[in-house]
Amino acid sequence: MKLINSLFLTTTLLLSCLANATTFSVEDAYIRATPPHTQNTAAFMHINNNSDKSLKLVAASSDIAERVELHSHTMSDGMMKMRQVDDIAINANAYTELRPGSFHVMFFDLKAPLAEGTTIKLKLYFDNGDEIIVDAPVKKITMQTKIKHNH
Ligand SMILES: [Cu+2]
Repeated sequence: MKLINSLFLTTTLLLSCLANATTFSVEDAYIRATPPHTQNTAAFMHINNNSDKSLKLVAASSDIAERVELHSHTMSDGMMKMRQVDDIAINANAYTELRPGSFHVMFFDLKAPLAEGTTIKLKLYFDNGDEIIVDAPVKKITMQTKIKHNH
């Protein structure tokens, strides 16, 4: 019985390790190039939750900025306003889109301007303890790209 128990435990641990490795995947990540005299910017991406449990993105960090927050856009008094949120939910076997006008990762007080063509590293933290590092290319966002993303 003892042997069976420890075997079971080993298998469970092994399986949860394997599951962790592929729980989240990120696609189409990018960060907005900073216009002159701007010290804040935002990053966008698709975050896939490949597990059977609904999970949450709870924080983000990066060396490029003094402060990194999770944000959302909401309509308030007929105006689009962005505000900080505690987390961003990603449903089981689904994805959440971070895009202009909606959820985004917000960067305050950039240490240096972001030039198009470079790539930044961004770390994401999830409520199940997972942490992943995302490479986000720096892109200029024009109205065209905004419209494309709002389809
Ligand atoms: Cu924001």
